[in-house]
Amino acid sequence: MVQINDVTTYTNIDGVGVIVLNSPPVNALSAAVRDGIHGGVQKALADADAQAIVLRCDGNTFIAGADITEFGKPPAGVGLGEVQRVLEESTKPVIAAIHGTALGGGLEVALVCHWRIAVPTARLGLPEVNIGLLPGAGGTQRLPRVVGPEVALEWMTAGTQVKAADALESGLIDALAPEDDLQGAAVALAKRVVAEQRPLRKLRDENAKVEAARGKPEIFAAFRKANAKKFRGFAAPEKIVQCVEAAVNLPFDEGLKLERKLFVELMHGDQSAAQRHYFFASRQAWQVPGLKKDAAIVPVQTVGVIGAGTMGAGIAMNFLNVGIPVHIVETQQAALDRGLKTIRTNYENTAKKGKLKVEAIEERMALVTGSLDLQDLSDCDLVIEAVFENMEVKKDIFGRLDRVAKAGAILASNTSALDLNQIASATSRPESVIGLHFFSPANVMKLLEVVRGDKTSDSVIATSMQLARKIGKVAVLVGVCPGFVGNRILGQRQREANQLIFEGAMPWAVDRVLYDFGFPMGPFAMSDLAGLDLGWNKEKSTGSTLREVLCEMDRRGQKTGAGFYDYDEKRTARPSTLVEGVIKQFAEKKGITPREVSDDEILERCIYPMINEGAKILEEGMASRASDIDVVWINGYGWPVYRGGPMHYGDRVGLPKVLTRMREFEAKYGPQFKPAKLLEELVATGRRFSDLKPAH
Ligand code: 3H9
Repeated sequence: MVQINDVTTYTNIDGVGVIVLNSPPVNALSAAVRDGIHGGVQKALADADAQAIVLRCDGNTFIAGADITEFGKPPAGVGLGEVQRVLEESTKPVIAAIHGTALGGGLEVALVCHWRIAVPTARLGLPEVNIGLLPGAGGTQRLPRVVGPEVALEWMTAGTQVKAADALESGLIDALAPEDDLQGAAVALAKRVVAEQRPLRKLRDENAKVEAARGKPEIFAAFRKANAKKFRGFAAPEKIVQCVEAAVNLPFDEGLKLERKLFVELMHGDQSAAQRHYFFASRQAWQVPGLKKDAAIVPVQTVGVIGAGTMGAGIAMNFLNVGIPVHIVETQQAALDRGLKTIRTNYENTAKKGKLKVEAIEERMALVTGSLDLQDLSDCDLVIEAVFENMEVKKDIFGRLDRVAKAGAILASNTSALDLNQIASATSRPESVIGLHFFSPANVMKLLEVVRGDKTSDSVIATSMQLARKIGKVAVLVGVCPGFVGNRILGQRQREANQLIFEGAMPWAVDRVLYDFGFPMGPFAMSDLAGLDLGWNKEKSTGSTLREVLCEMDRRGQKTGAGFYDYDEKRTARPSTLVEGVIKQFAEKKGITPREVSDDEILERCIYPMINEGAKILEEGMASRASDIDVVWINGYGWPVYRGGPMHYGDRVGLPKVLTRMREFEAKYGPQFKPAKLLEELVATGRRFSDLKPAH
């Protein structure tokens, strides 16, 4: 064995030069890896006893892509293009031997090898779109030549990772290897192609599939149309489509030139910066700063849920989905039956869509039981309370739960706004109490706010984070404050949206600005969808708020065909002149003279107070990092990932600008715009949120 460099070895096995990369964690194409491949190929070409070359990786995976941490830094080492050139132009056959994942630049390296072999558990794909990029090392030109333009479009714009079996069927790989002998199988394949004197396969020269699509622009028109909604706001998918069009219509090298140009544009754009930020943010959120490394993990084998409403049922499903039995406790049999029915119906609907096997419905239902007695939760390792938001009710439940739950059990509340420390104080073991704030529908929404009380133990936090990962959530640890991180920030946007409509910006104008910013819908369309009568009581209604007046007019949202908007039978929304009139009357009563409100003002009034509130949250240590706040908003509130979350957006817009506008708003509209101390400090010292160290 010869050491090529720190991360690369070369060994001649049976007449085949085997280059092995070992650069944890994912063998990303850093300068060292690129140099290693380049040096390895030179070594193999010079090795008179090597007739072919195998490129393989040690560790968990084949090359998982370009090294994202290198982006934006000055270039070092051999360029990726040159590495690909020596592989593709090697006079000795080169075989890529793939395990784990061959992603992005990793697959693009494999695609310049002459043949590809993979173990059955391997996955392959070009997921650059997820970080706002396109495959920039020939992937957009070679993939359509292997799998055809239609499939390539689907895979690259969705960032699909295909299983080895599908890769074999589509021609992306040439053979499967036994799981435990990839190297042996790759060497054997190498010897076979030598023995058979097979001409070296270069995908750049295989034109049949792209030529078949030439002169058929309708392929691309149909693809764009079918995906318009999905791609809305994103820059990368359209550029990927343009590259595939080039693959079909232009010679290979011309296509490659366009790919490079569009890749560089994306790389320098705001969207990719935001999406790369999110890539790292979503991984960092799992690391809890200051948590004891040896914090004991409580094995959670049974879960109890208190409350069988929509929330309780949804929460239960998360555990059933991963094979953990759940016992639900209710106060009324009818409510319990309804909850169990909700779970079954949800599973049946998923099965109807083909996303769950019919047998799985019964398997999962067999894991759920219910009763009316809290005592039945005495064996559970974790109990989650999901009753309505009332402090007295919750304290009563936690007091009783404390008496029945076994020692060491985790006692969790799903409260979305109440003081967790008060809830914990109703027990004799506040160290075991934690908040697990699921978002509705709890079986679908990815976000989980894990709320750390003043006394919550490290073991309970560590267990909750690990469990969240197991049930497929994106967890963020937050502190106890009204509304925690997500709803607290939402409150700022909501307040301004409600105020702006009295000043002259109609609900549809506010909605349009936020929709164009990238949210799936604006706050008023959202209210109509959720129902304006949430928490409204006809008897107690006094007509003192706009919402009350609309409910009194039976404009309770989409379900009544009218709310802030008018709806037709297809639920298409139209601005309502009637609502406009009501709003104007309200404004008059409040003594506000409506004026023209610009789109810029709508956006800044809605978004900057959110950034400011995020700064206060950081100041108070209610979130560990600015990027955690971004993870909350992207996963729980529809913040467009290509804008990186409110804190990243603030950094990008420039904190001095945010501060200046907040000060102007404060002078004009009042103390609700008072800038956070942290915001002032950061601006004064020329720093950004991303410069802050994680808080303990
Ligand atoms: C590209 O290739 C562009 C080219 O087309 C053109 C170039 C010219 N770079 O996710 P995990 C780190 S763009 C640097 O927790 P898993 C990650 O941050 C790239 N670091 O593990 C984490 O670090 P830490 C296209 C990377 O087992 C650690 O590795 N490729 C990279 O759940 C473990 O990661 C992609 O987009 C990277 N490329 O999943 C693939 N990838 O431990 C992106 C990972 O300090 N990667 N890290 O927190 C993935 O999808 C997953 O990481 C993978 C493993 C499936 C590989």
